[in-house]
Amino acid sequence: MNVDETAAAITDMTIRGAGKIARAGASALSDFAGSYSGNDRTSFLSDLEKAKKTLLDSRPTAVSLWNGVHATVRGVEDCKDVGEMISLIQSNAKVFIDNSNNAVKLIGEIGAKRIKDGDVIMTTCNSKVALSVIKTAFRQGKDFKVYATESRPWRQGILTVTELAEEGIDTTLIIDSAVRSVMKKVNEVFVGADTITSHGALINKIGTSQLALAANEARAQFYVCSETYKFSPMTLFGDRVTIEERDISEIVKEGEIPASVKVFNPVFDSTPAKYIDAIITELGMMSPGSVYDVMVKQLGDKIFQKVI
Ligand code: RI2
Repeated sequence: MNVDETAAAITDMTIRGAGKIARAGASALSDFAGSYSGNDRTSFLSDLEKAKKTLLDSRPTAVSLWNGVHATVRGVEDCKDVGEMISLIQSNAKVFIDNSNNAVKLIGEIGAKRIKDGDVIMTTCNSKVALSVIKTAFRQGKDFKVYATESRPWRQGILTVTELAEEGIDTTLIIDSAVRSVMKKVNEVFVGADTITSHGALINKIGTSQLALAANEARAQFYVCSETYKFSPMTLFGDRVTIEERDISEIVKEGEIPASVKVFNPVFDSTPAKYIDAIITELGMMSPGSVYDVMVKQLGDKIFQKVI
């Protein structure tokens, strides 16, 4: 798909999942570069900026798309001509996509060690990374059961229970309001991430913070399964994460409620670091308090040029 088609698919959630939208953004920029016919440096950079903006405007909240797009164009301004820019974008995109897919696999292997025979697991929404942990543990022959929340209003839980059932995993679908009641039976919770802030807070599907609160009360372990490219550099400088609000038609049908009634449809929420037992990343398991150090180490000292 070209940039406009990819952005439209991300906006209408045909392409969804923080990791998948990042990989789609990188791939769209690679296709943009590969199909570019001009050879004027200034025009190319101007058209590239437009392509970047179209992708970055497609969905707020998940920093993965921002990091994926910027990883794909990193170093372009130092290239001597358009041909070099095109090659760099295509190779950057391939590296980002390969590393992202490898990270999902590696996190699965690391996280699966936290699941033992007889465990009861809970997950929410449809996180490829959290499901990588659960599926890896099952493929290792471990015997456990999973409760998956419906995750209204998009009901991504239906995707999750379908994927888990196809693996042969003992799976139960629950409605979102059943979380605290069911949590009494749960040993570990595994969720994905859209964004992780520099102070270790998790921004994920709406309702995730309720799972964390209920897990804390029930003494269940609460694990976030996330690649480090979901760590948000902007929050290092105090920026807040934009919580996307989507159309009310996702919640109520036309004419179902009086016109005077407002509908609030935020699709993400924030879970404070204190409710997170560990973040499972491709660099290993870490505490939420380690995010700052990892982020600075990965981005290097130049990141502070922005505030000095
Ligand atoms: P993976 C999803 O958002 C969910 O919030 C999920 O936990 C997160 O992205 C990460 O997904 P949406 O796209 O990268 O369903 O783990 O709104 O697949």
